[in-house]
Amino acid sequence: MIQTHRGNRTHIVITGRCNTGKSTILNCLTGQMAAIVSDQPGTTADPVSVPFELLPYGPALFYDTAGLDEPGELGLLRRRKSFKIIDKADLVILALDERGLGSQENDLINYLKKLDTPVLAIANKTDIRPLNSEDENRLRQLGIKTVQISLKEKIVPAFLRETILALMPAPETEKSLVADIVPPHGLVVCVIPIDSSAPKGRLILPQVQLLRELTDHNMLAMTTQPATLTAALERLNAQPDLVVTDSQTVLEVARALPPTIPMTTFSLLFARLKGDFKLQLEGAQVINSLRPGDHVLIAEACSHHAQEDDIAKVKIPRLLEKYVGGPLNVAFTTGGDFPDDLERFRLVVHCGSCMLTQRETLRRLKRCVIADIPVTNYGMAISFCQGVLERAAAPILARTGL
Ligand SMILES: Nc1nc2c(ncn2[C@@H]2O[C@H](COP(=O)(O)OP(=O)(O)OP(=O)(O)O)[C@@H](O)[C@H]2O)c(=O)[nH]1
Ligand code: SF4
Ligand SMILES: [Mg+2]
Repeated sequence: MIQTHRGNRTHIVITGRCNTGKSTILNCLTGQMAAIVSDQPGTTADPVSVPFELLPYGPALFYDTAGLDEPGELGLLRRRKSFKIIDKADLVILALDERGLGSQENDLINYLKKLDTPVLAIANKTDIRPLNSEDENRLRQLGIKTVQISLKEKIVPAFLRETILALMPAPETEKSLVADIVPPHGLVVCVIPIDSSAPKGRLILPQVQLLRELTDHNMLAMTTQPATLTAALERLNAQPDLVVTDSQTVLEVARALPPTIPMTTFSLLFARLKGDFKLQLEGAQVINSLRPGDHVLIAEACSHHAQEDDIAKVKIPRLLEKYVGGPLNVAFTTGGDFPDDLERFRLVVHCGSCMLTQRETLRRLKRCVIADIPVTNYGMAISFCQGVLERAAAPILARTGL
């Protein structure tokens, strides 16, 4: 069986106060004893994840998290960790018990409303006491679907599964990288630098994805390193329909190509595929008004060993500081980390998000929009600082009506 990448599974996150039955819900829904259940508050410390085929919907990843009301310093740390998972949720299951809604639930609901994350309230332990009518009405007014159940006998009622299925987000729309930009049977030249940061013996995901899409659409693909680009073009009896380059060689490629040949970068194509192309393009323009000393966040969605001339840690800060004319206060995040205090930044420069789903990427962009902080991506920032963003964005803007 072809395994579904964790990033492509729909994330369902169970949260709520301690002892509301979150772990019981996880175990009952997935039919596994994945999380420890006990009447001791604070039993679940770290998030527990369980991959599950939610039929007929498809692959999902259920998460159980620590209680929102765990006291003390440790409780705060666990809450932060839980929120990193909640930020990734496509659906949040809010577990309630006989205590009903409290301040933790209200704060969480307000937060999720801002992110447009769907919420299902499970009022558990109805064998002790059903949810009070005041809370029931409040949840209804907030547009939050509520199911009342008892899992004392560990039996999941059929209507709970049906309600979860009904709330699952629609599958992500299949967008194309270049198929709507390049004419049928068009030729795309892919510029792939093999430098010290290139993985040994393989291509990276954006390059593989582009080559696969071109093949799927019966388009023609030619690959070259930057140094052999001119020689590659000389072998052709017509101009290519598009040249796509790694952002790190965008200036070199722009200089080597006559202005009549449309060119763009993998980063720009990925901004359109996964993110919000216009928002991120506008975000890049903010580099113009950055001043030395401004705070800039560089956010990378997965962690890897920092290399000598690391794009996030070295190259982008160097380019930005050169453009701005002085040192900036640059902060970095990797993996699931994304700061709570985005307001202190003047700009967020996010990676290309190739390993994130569209929903995850859009949720991160939304967090920036809510904080009123401009956001762009690595490649756009690099192209902007080198004066070639307009040219690299042109083929996408011209042919997609963005
Ligand atoms: N009476 C009753 N007890 C339940 C029900 N569901 C769960 N429990 C019990 O409630 C206690 C807490 O359940 P858990 O699933 O561990 O709760 P939790 O929310 O994961 O708790 P923490 O991990 O501590 O945050 C356990 O003793 C469960 O057996 C229910 O519907 N009715
Ligand atoms: S998700 Fe971001 S950090 Fe991870 S490989 Fe893709 S571009 Fe790089
Ligand atoms: Mg638990």
